[in-house]
Amino acid sequence: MKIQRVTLREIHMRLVTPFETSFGRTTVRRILLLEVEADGHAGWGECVAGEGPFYSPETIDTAWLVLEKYIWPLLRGRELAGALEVWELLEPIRGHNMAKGGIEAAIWDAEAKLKGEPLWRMLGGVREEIASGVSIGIKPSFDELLRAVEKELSAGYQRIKIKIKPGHDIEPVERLRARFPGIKLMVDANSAYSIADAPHLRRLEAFYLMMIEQPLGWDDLYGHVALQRQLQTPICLDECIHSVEHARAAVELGACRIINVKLGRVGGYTRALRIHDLCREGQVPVWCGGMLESGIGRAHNIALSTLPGFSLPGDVTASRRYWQQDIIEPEVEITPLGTIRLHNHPGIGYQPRQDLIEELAVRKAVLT
Ligand code: OSB
Ligand code: MG
Repeated sequence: MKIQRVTLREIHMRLVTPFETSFGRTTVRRILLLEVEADGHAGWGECVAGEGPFYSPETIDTAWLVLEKYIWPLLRGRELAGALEVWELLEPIRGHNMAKGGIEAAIWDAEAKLKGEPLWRMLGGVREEIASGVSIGIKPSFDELLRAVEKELSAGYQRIKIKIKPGHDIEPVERLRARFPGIKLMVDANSAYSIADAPHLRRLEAFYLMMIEQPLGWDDLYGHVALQRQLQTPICLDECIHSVEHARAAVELGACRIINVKLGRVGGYTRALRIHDLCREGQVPVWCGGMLESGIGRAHNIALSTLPGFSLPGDVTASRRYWQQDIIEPEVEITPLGTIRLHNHPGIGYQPRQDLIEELAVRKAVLT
């Protein structure tokens, strides 16, 4: 297959509810969409980089620049046997995983469409329904948090993750646990603590959490090794895992017992598949994280979540939790049992709403 053209679009989408983490608050998402044209078929991807460099070093603006100036020149005019070759072609560029992952995902979608096959089957997916959990941002009061949790549980979601930071941690967890003794509950700190907080974090052990996600520095494997030694509760790494090598180091050193896989953070499907395989061999469960994606990125997360090692509910949820109006058709929906059913259409299985996308676009570049 040959990529004839790539279209970059920046669209702005207002979240139904602002989302707050330990690193900041998001109200409007600036989303970079990628549309590739390969042998007459359109493939769609989403670059999940944030508005600022606060979750990871990349931003939508660095991704746009790197895509135009460095990534596209490596792919332009290439005859590809398939999307599996993209990662190696992009190897000379260090980092910029979200920029790479966005275009790589679009090429996977295009390849699946060329073959007339659902992407999730092409990847080796094994389930027609994935388990869904929610990530709930930091709320101004416990009452608001409680209302959010009640709403998600009644919608059917299978596990609740709440964001924590110093000053917003032990108390909300303790009160939620008292109110819901039986739910699958976990926390995500987005790197808000240091190893000196180990005694404080140990207080969370009383609430039998499924896991504590990314408590320490975004690139601090060593700190997590030290912390995991002091905790019974599994640590799950998110920010720290941006390559197969980091995943291997984390597992072998004991920095975590669970890994959150995000397509963007690891640079696309080829890397995500390798991390998945490595974790499976090491019997480390993985689950699919989210980055407040539009329907395009969401559809890719759903496809990834069908792989056999994705044995825990992911942060992949219904469109309406984030958007008044999503940019795909149909929108992503949740079943009363807290699952998302896969479609059997070719590619990502959801149709981008071209008119709406053009309407939301504030910047566009066509690369040929
Ligand atoms: O740490 O998983 C995270 C959102 C933006 C950046 C980082 C994270 C998140 C989420 C939300 O937790 C997941 C989602 O619902 O998309
Ligand atoms: Mg996280």
